[in-house]
Parts: sequence; structure tokens; C-alpha cells
Amino acid sequence: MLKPEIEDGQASLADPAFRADVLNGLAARPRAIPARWFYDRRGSELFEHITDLPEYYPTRTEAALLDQAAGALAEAVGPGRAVIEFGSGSSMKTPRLLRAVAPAAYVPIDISGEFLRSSAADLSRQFAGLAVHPVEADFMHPVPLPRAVADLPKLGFFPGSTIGNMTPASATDLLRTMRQSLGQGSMLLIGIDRVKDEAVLIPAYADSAGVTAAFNLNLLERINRELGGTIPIDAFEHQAVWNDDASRIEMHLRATRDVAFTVDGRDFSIAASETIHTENSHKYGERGARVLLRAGGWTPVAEWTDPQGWFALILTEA
Ligand code: AVI
Repeated sequence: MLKPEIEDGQASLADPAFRADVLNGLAARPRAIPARWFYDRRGSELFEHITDLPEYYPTRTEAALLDQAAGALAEAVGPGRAVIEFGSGSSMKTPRLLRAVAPAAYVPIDISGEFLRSSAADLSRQFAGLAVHPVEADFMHPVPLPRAVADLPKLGFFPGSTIGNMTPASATDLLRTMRQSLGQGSMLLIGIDRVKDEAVLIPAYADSAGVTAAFNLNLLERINRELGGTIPIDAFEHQAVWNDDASRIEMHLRATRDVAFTVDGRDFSIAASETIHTENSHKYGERGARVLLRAGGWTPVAEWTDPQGWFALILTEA
């Protein structure tokens, strides 16, 4: 998830895609900036912190499900597969899966080479004898896999309900792309967050320690750092709302007063109460998750959920 960070004052070296998304997003109505830009170094650290928060149930629930499912997973998947993880570095989940399914090889795919190499090195140390083949690539597009795993059956791994950060249409496209990358006869193990009471969902995205607020506001700090922005951060507050029609938590940055600023030399003004939409986190019902997976070309073969039905780990086959 980590994206290269740029030192203070080096606005001209900013990622052109970041600049375009921010300038277009601030000019659009409603204003919106894609959530992928949360993950600079500071944002990635804050996200790690979020996964430990008492209110943020997905990470620990999914980790417990992996432990609980280990025996059944091993049986359903069989030994000697190549595990292909989409987005590397889910530090507490990957070892659980690798212990459970005893793969012949592990292929983490991530867009950030730096993060990819360090998490691959950690896993090589933990699992002596496991062949680890990191691939630096954007898994939103078909990824050619290393020749060393060409003849092995594949198990894709996409934990954390990251699929929920996409609209259902984009999620379907991504699932189809994964199918193309993994090939016929492969399996995919995916974590999907479930629809639940707002009283559980809202605190998970608006925690009492303010870590999610800092994560959201860091996007404005990143804009100031990398795009020479003059956004007064104290004029914005974190907002997490449940959009029932779209079955998703939305994160916004809400202006607490009228505010004017520049980004990359362009002027913007935002009125009090207006928001910048920064993230969607879609939640699926039992059937909705299965419908999504089938639309993406994956047939569910087994499913594990916690006693409260808050999170689902679903094993599928192509
Ligand atoms: C990465 N993704 C699955 C997280 C989620 O729950 O949607 C990102 C996140 N945003 C706020 N808290 C966590």
C-alpha cells in the first residue's frame, strides 16, 4: 500500500497521477479524492495503528477466522500450491495462511517495491525453505506471474476487505482481473466485511483515540507537503457516515468554516459544511458477497464467519 514519499518542498517531484487526482477531485462536485492516496509513509503507519484499535474489528476478526479455518482450509486447498497475495505486507495474516496451507511458493504482489521487498524478506526469514518471489506490479491490471510458479496450482489471497474500498462494479472488474492473473483451476481466499449495526460500524471508522481522523486528515497534509498546498488543516474535521442505499461507510473531510487555499498554484474555496469525499468502505450481506464473487468469475466453495457474523473469509474457485 505504501507509495513513495517525497521530501518537503519538492512539490515538482510529486506523482503526476496524485496531482491530477487532487486537482480534479477538488474542482469536482461533489469533491472527492481517491482513497489510494492515503498511503504515503505516514498514512501507512496510521493505517497499521488503526488495525490495532479496539473499535476496528476487521483485522483481529479475520486473523481469528484464519486460525479457526486452518484445518479445513488445508484440506480444501491441498499442499504444494503457490500462494499469490494481492497487496503484500498484511503482517499478521500472511504467516497464518502460510502455516495453514504449507505452500510450495509465496508470491506477494505490491505496487511499492520498497514495502514489498522488506515484507518478503521478513517472511523468508520466518519460513525457511519457502520460495518467495516478490512481484512489483499494480494488481488492478493482469500480472504476469514468475516462471518458477508457472506449473503450480495457485491460491490467491486478498484479505482485509480491501475489495470493499472499490465500488461493486470496480470490485467485479478486479476479481475478473485476478482470475486472469491466476488462471483456470486456481482458488481465491478473500476477506469481506459484512453489513452490521451502525453502532458498530461508525466507531470502527471514527475511533475514540482519533487515529482514523489523523489518517483522513493526513491526506490534506500530504497535499500540502507534496503539491505545495496551503490548506489550513484545522479548518477540516474527519467525518464517517453510513450510506445505507450504497451499503457503505463513507469518509469525508468536512470544512468547519469557509476556507480558501491554493494547491499547485490553483485557487480553491470551500464553504463551511462542504465535504471532500475521501473513502468508501462497502459492506456486503451474506448473499451480496456471493453474488459479487460469482459476477467476478469465482465460485464460493467454503465460508467462515465469526459468531457475530461481522466478517467473512470466503474460499472460491475459478
Ligand atoms: C484498507 N481498508 C480495507 C480499510 C477499510 O476498512 O475500508 C481502510 C480504512 N479506512 C479507515 N479505516 C480503515
